[in-house]
Amino acid sequence: TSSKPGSGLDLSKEEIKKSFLEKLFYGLGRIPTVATDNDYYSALALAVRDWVFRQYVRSLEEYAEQDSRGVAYLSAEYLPGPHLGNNLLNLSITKTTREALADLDLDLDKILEQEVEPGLGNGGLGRLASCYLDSMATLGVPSIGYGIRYEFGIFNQTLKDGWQAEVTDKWLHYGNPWEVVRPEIAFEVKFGGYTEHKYDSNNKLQVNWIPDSEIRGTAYDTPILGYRSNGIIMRLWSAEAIESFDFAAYNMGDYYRAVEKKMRSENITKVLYPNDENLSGKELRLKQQYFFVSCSLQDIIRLHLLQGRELENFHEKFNIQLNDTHPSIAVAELMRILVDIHQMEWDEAWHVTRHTFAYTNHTLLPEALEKWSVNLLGRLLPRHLEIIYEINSRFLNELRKQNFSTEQISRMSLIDDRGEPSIRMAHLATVGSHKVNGVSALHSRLLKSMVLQDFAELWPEKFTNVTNGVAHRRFLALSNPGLADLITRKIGKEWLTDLSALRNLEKFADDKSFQEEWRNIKFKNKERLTALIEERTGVKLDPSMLFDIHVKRIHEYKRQHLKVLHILSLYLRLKNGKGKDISPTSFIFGGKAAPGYFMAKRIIKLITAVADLINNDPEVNKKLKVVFLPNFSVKLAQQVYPAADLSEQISMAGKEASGTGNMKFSLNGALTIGTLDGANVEIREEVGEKNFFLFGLTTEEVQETKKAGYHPYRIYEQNNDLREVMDFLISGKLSKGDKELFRPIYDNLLQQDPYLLLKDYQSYIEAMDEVHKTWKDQNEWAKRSILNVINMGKFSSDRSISDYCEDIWKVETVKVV
Ligand code: DL6
Repeated sequence: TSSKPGSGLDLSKEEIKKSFLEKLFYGLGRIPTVATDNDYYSALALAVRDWVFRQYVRSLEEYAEQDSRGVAYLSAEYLPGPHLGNNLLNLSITKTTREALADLDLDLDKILEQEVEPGLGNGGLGRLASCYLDSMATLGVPSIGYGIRYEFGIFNQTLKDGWQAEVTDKWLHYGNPWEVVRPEIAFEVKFGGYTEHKYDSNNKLQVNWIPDSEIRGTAYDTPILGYRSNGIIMRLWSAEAIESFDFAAYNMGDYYRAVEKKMRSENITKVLYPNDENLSGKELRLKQQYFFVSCSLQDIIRLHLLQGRELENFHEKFNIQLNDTHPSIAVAELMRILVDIHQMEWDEAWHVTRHTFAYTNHTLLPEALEKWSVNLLGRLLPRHLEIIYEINSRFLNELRKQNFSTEQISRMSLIDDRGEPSIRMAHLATVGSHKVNGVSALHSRLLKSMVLQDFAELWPEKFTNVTNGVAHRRFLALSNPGLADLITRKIGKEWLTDLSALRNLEKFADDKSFQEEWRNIKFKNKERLTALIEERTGVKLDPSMLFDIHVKRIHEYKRQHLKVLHILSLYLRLKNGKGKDISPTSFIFGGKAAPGYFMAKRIIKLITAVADLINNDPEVNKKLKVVFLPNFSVKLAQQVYPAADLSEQISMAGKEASGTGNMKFSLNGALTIGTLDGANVEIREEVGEKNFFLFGLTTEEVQETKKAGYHPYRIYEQNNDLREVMDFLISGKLSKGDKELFRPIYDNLLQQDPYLLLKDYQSYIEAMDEVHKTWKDQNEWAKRSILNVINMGKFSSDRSISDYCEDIWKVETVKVV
């Protein structure tokens, strides 16, 4: 691709220097003698933002001209990661910028370090949304990503005496040079009150919703640039009071009450709920969901009408993708807008609605499937509750006509009336969408055979799979420049826009000098991570050791504690003089626990306790090191993946919908030890069985084990090594004599073990022994590492987005360069 004149690509050193200094002087009023590192960062970001916007505006013109079908991606979470480095990469000006800054005695890396990333998500789901925006921009999908501008994102994690402590995230403290506020793009959102039903002169029912409060949502736009191509917008809504001051209260001398309402309104977008796979069911959370959905739909309809179009063909012009059920109230909201405000007949409105939405499910965990109490929803959104009841009644009538059994009908109902009546948001999303997809082949299959089985039987054509993917430009080109350079030197740049081109490296897999270069790059990445870990934790690792890494949210189903059992088994082997086959290993953990998740927080404490024991024991610390790297984030992830030798993907089969860390590790040359769960299955298929350390039960075996009645205690009794490891947990040796500290974990595993750690234990230990044996043959390891990388083509988010375009959105891409 070559750039047209006027594009923001391939700028010269002089242009960059000039813009940078102008932003510093005139944008920020700073001169170098007083400028701080943050001033330099802001000046560069503002200069780069201009070029990014230039690309965005060019795309917008092109999209408008083509009158293309568009996509609105609705996600309550995004994790964009730092913008600056990625934008420089996408503009192809990293090297020139480095040189321009060096002329001014400034260091680009130091400036990049200044950026505080927007932590507007919990983990995989939010990061996936950001990967998708990157690919939608790159591929030229006319699209916009809608979400919430949380003032405080995911908490910062610190460790206090080995326990997680949460600190407020103040990502906006130093300002945010990437966003532009659009005060003129603002919508009012209603809450509460009641509805009035009246018949008009044509005997048509008119429903009027009289709310008891209204809040304004204002758009904040962040441009997201594709690779040497288009730009799109991530539009995040921020809540504010419509009237910022209550004069009546003020005149009565109550100054506090005069501003209280404003403060309460603005609470809506104050803070992200920090639970990943467990819903909190809180009123404020439902308010957040409805708030951003309502603003987004009003905005999409505004854009549609702006172009002189009719609402009858709304669905022909817009696809709205629901990223999980968090935005699924949109189904009722679009019906309300069409029927109540635009006077469309119900059936026509329902046709438009169902053809507009598509729903992505991201979890099978029962505790993560959203349900809202009828009572709460009715109080907050009385009209929506009526609409949901109406959708449900028509849907259930259809089922009755088709002779569905009472049992099936009650299973499929949008209302769960066992116990306190609640709305099943996944059912609402499924009924209100034309496509439903899971996020890996296995997950989509399980979705059809378990959680949404009845619906899949009713509408088989509605169900599909789109396996997740990752932004390989961020997670390889940007974060692993050494490896990226080597690849480009050997096969050119094609892989940047077509990841499957990595296959062209196949001929080098056995080449000894290529392997050596490959290993040297990994070693340098490990040295860099070692320095960072020492700076953050005081623990010094040895980069020649095997780096065995487990980073992701802390959750029992992800089984960080299985890894701990393995580490303790190695420790005990060494102590018992049986450790000669162990390859020296550094175990690196990272990830946040939901603040109210007792077991997850205790698992972090366990990891740090094991780290203290091992790192301070001279008998073992030459062979083993353990570290918990606090505050895992996109920024940290970019340093961690490139330095990994072994990727831990050890969830109990059937629980991890897809995983995306697994892809990022392999893409950076780590070998995986994993179960047949989520996208691991497809990764293994692509990289080859030999290049993946498999262990554990399959999903079907998990189901059979549970059905047959699982007794973890029996396994404990039969496996001597395991028993020794388990008993060590409550020996007090990990906890200064306190035998109770880890008893909750011990008891949970021996009594219930819901995620079958004990059942998979032996298989895991054996697979890990195989890892240690393979590591001893460094050429073999390098070869397998190369084979992992070159077979990652399928896991680019470009491929996922192409799948969405073809199978779900039916949109044509429009490329602008
Ligand atoms: O699809 C993105 C990501 C998957 O890779 C993970 O396997 C899955 O756990 C995660 N799901 C959630 C669910 N949150 N809710 N609801 O984060 O999605």
